[in-house]
Amino acid sequence: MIEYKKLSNGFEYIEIKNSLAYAKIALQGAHIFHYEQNSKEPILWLSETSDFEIGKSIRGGVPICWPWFGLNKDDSLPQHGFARTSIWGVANTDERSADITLITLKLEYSKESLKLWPYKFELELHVSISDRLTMELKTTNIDEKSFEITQALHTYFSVSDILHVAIRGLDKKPYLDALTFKKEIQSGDITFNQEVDRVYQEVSDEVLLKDKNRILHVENEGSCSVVVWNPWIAKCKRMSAMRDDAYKSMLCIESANAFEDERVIKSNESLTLKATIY
Ligand code: TA6
Repeated sequence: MIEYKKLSNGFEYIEIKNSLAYAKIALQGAHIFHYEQNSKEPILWLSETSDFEIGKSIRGGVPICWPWFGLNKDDSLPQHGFARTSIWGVANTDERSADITLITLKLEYSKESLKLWPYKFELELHVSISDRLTMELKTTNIDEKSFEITQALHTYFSVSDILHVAIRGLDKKPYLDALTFKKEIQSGDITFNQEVDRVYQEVSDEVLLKDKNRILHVENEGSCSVVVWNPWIAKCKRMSAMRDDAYKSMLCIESANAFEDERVIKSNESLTLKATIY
């Protein structure tokens, strides 16, 4: 089943259901904001106080940070780029089988985007909804000149209790601690008892999120960097569209090309960042 929905304020999204999964994708930002494998707890976290308004990124799900991750040198430009607050089009839908639904959403450069970022591009998100959630973010440079991007699939995961989870697979990886701006090396699993905001590099293996009753897998391709974030108490209070206690039930493992993992795309070439979650 694929259904197009529109809220009373005009906010549009697509509802997808098949024999193995249920998902929702907003046209704004090609933003997947719900994904669950049938009859299981949702895998993506969604804030109870998220906006569903044109021009405001949904808090939770998988925001697409593109064509830059984090702050831009020009602080008049939006953090994490403009893709997540742009209206994408549905380029293709394919109910491939009872178990698999494929959706392609597309964003192209415009007069407005050229004012923010002076390059001609095509951006596609290829989504496969099944017992796995696969996202492929494909950037094509249709300009005459090369351009450089940083990007992330900024995935918010739902967890039972932040005190009872661990992230495995980043042991011995170097990371930039965004709180101290120091470079560190990860030792063992990542557990949480304070704010964590780290950009790991040299990542090639899958990352595991070990929760009380489930282990989630994050497999990346076209990416050597992974961002791990939990706002903890103080920052959570400062975040928009997050309840004060939201930090207890979420964390982000973001499949990225961030910082040293920035990518240059030559004219008429493409780059795909892929994440598979299950
Ligand atoms: O990826 C981690 C991070 O950069 C945090 O520092 C925090 O700002 C988070 O992203 C959310 O950013 P947003 O712009 O969605 O509020």
